[in-house]
Amino acid sequence: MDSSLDNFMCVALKLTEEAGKIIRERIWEVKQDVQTKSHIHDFVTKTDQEIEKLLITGLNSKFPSHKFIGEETTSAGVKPEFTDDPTWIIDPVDGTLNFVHGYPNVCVSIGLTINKEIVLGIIFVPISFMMFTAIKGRGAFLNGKPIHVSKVSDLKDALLSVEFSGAATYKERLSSHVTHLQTFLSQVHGMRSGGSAAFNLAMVALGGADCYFEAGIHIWDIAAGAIIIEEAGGVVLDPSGTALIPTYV
Ligand code: LIP
Repeated sequence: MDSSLDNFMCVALKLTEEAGKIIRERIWEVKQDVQTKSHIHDFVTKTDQEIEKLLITGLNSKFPSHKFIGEETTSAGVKPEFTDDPTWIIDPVDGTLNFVHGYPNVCVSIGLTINKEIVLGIIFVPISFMMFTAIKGRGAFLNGKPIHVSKVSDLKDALLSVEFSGAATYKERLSSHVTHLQTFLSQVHGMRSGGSAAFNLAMVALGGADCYFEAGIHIWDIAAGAIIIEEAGGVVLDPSGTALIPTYV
């Protein structure tokens, strides 16, 4: 058993808790600092940037040889390299739109890759104090208790989680909503949309949702969730139906 992973987890958990405290303190404040990124429905706040800095600075001070891929650093124009080195993949506030509105499905999401394989994941939902963790080969946990994906194997018995595209134009958003509903609604028990990819993935790991589908997602949205689901006994597939291989382009 690799004890260095326990040390990585321990340090990352402390930082995640600090990050969660900041989210709890600010979620229902009126946000004065909301900026758009790629389009008019894609937001970033000072909290996203501040938490990313807190996490990267904290991890870097303990593990100076490690690399980082952070959502906000990348959005600001830094193009990180994805190598075999230990690499922390960070979404400081997954569900920024939820955060801006005070909708509590907001997560801190942190994955660690070594040799391009995801070996550790943390998803923290700070409003409800749900800490999801996994280390490769050792199972998945919610607040320290083992969790498992559901036993549902047929779509007709499933609660399906989806994210509707938050694209810039009404036409694109409508098309995404209609396509998802037309494709899935007649086939499942029900559909949910949590507004945070990390939250949706954590729900699958917990067995609260039976499956989750989203198109156009980024590695920082799913790195932590992918290992947590796999360690909870589930599978994470790319749209071609093959196993997810983390890439950063
Ligand atoms: C967002 C996710 C959301 C997903 C978007 C986006 P952000 O992350 O939480 O569920 O639909 O594609 O990735 O920007 O809030 O960190």
